[in-house]
Amino acid sequence: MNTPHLPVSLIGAPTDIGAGSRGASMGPEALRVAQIGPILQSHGLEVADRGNLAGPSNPWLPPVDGYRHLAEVTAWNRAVHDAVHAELALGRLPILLGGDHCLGLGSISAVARHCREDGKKLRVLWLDAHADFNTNVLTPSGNLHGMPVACLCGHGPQQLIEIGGQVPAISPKWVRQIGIRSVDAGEKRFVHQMGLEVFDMRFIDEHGMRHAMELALATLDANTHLHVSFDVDFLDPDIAPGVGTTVRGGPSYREAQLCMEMIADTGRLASLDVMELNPALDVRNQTAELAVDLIESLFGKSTLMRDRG
Ligand code: EXY
Ligand code: MN
Ligand code: MN
Ligand code: MN
Repeated sequence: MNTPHLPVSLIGAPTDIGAGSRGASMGPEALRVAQIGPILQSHGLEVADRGNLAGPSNPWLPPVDGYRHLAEVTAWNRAVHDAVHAELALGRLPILLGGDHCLGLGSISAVARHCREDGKKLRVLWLDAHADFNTNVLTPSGNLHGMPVACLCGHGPQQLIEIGGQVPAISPKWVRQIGIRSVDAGEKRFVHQMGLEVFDMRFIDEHGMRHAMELALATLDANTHLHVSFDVDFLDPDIAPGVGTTVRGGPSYREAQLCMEMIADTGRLASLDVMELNPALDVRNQTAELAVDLIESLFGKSTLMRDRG
């Protein structure tokens, strides 16, 4: 570890309430089985595992007005919001163990509220195969895990967009999306209209992960709170099969490591989501173990050459 880190709090959110397939509810436990806590401790971090949040079970119903499970998604996001905000207020670094990515709304709305209170500038890195920028009109599925970024930017049902106490919770200008390769037609138009900065796989193919990350991290300064929302489907499914929405053509092992290492080098990481891990679709917990390996790099596990200084 090359930079001292805030004490870490693990928060489990065992639900698949916003997803199109069941199983992400087992994500927090799979990350614990992969030793996320002890491994971070082995790098000198103070880690407290706060256990799992509670919320409604998944009724597995069809969408209503373009939203599936809106009431349950709202309850889970409120619980996540409160838990993440409480850890930030204690001066700790929350790691949300998902759970599906609809919970990025609760997490990032809490981070945004904390940044308002602390006078910090917020940058959100959204590592994902998907833009998660649908609305109830644009969505092909009604699944709310395809909508959290739009909700954070003020486009969504009132009960969700107001969870952070201010609407919109964030500006699209604060978001950098990395690894995107599956965006619905209407969603794509909306992403462009709102001016999100997207480093999609085509950009990464043509310019490399290094250049993408240099640009994505370019506006960080000493007063920046950097939030990373890591959807495990960001990774190529050949190395990370344990997710519900695989999209081929994602970052390789080394590209993903470089992404994490460059984030670590900034020294600004202050909160993290680890989302969409689905142990029901995994093979011998390899995707959880890979996620933990990448999180080690995110917290500054150095390469041999850099250790030599
Ligand atoms: N765009 C598709 C939809 O809205 O249904 C798929 C969304 C998958 C979202 C995953 C979590 O990143
Ligand atoms: Mn603070
Ligand atoms: Mn996502
Ligand atoms: Mn995704």
